[in-house]
Amino acid sequence: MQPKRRALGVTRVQAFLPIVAGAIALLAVPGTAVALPDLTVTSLSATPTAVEPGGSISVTDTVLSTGGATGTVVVRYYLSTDQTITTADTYIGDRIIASLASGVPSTVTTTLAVLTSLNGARYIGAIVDINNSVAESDETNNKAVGNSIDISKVDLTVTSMVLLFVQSPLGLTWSW
Ligand SMILES: [Ca+2]
Ligand SMILES: [Ca+2]
Repeated sequence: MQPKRRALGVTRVQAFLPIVAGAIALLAVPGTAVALPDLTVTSLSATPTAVEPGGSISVTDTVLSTGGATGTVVVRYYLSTDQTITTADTYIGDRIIASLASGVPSTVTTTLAVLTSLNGARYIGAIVDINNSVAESDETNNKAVGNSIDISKVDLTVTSMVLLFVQSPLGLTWSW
């Protein structure tokens, strides 16, 4: 009985090997794999932190490409009510990077207008390669969120009010 079992085992292995070899041949990619760059926004901030609707802010961001150089890349800026930046947030402008060398950061300050319709706290957000013109090793890390900005009208009446107290013979009176 023992020799018969061995013979059966060999037959199964021989039948299985061509299938494995065929699968490996299909999965194998000839030549060296092409390394893709990875774009990220490594820093993002906006000043001033309080601005009136219709005013302007200076947005400074740094974009880095690792693992390879890229051609033209567009960075798109948003104002968001929360710290999750999406393309549904309020678009306020772009900057265009003509090309990026691998590992060399691009830091630029861009002046952008705040829409007159906005009011309240907003976070500055940015998405690099918004048009997905660059194939990357990681397409999920292209968003960044920075500080919040208080967008509201400045009330000059309250901030400039000065109270004057005057002592009169009939008692304390006050005016401004
Ligand atoms: Ca990326
Ligand atoms: Ca991309």
